[in-house]
Amino acid sequence: MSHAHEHDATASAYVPFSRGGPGRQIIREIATEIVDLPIQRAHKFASNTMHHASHLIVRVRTDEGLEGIGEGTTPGGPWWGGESVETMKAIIDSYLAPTLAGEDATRIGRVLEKMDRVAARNAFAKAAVEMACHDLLGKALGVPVCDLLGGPIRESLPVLWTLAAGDAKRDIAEAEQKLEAGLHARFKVKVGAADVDGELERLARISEALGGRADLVVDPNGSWDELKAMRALPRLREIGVTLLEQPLPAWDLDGMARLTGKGLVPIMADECMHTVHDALAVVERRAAHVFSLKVLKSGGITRTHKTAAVAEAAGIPCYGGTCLETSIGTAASMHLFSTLPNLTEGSELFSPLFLSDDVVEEPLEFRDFDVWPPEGPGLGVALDEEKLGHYRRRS
Ligand code: MUC
Ligand code: MG
Repeated sequence: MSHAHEHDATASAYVPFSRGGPGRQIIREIATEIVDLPIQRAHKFASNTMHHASHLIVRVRTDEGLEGIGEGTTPGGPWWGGESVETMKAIIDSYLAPTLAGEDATRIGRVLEKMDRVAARNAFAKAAVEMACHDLLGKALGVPVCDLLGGPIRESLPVLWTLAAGDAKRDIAEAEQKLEAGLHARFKVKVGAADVDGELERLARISEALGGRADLVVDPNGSWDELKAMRALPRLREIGVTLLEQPLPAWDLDGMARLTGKGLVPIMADECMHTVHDALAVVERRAAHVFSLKVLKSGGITRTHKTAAVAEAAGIPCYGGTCLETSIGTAASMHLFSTLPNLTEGSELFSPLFLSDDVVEEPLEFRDFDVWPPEGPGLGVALDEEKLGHYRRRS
């Protein structure tokens, strides 16, 4: 047997493995466009107020004529994690798309590796592309993305609503309306824009008004220091807060560990945990009780799945986080979250309700205090071309 022949035999050994699968889906084009969507009301974060929402829509098109869709966005701009829709578009157009041209979109591990070789970090940009590849793979196989990930173990997820009007009266009125509508029975309050005493006062007023009918989560987005957080903890416990999310800056894992060790209010990791390596560091330092999983911050579905596995290995429960995606990114999160045995802390996948409009034909369904996944192959959502045309950024 000649050497060349041996080589051929090895190459053809791969063929039966892929036969009956998605077939080769060679990437011909990756198209990106920014849309700016209106939101229900101004959303006040610790260091930024959001007046509209920007999303990068990504389409991966193959020689076979299939199209996978994905989305990149950040909560209110680059203040959150460094990336913005504009940086995502530049990175994809100039670096990720050229390196992926001619690659098989269904070989997602290889797609991730190629992207890592051409661009360090840029998790949100990579996640948007990787999401579109999952959609494409699901469409090529005729199965929903959750089935590619082991299959759903729950049909729907409890979903909270975020209160970020920055004013107790308005927050209470909003919460009452959501409770009444049977949409949300848990609320996440955004704090950090005012001083801690003022924020505790606002939280106490909200808690009192909702009188045991709703659960509260608090998110200062890393704007407190350890001393402020330490002083706030007993009061937060009294108020009945059930989760304190990322009180300290992303770098302060030791501070987070000391707050976690107090055991007064469960601590949740958000901005301090992007990569699987970050997740391992949080585990090693015991810097949180709960992980907030976000498909975009962790660089896609695959890497968020791995982050959940790190949590599972450490006995840490997970919570389904959002970057305020449209129904595209929310569907992607939903597909993954529905398969995770340790996602037992609920979700905040409320953004399709927070955005005043969407870019898909059928937005996700919200009822009975839960969010429900779409049906159909891939992500199960289809772009609404008219809406895209309407909201597309032109400059
Ligand atoms: C964050 O930091 O958790 C999630 C909900 C919301 O209002 O903002 C995001 C980001
Ligand atoms: Mg957060």
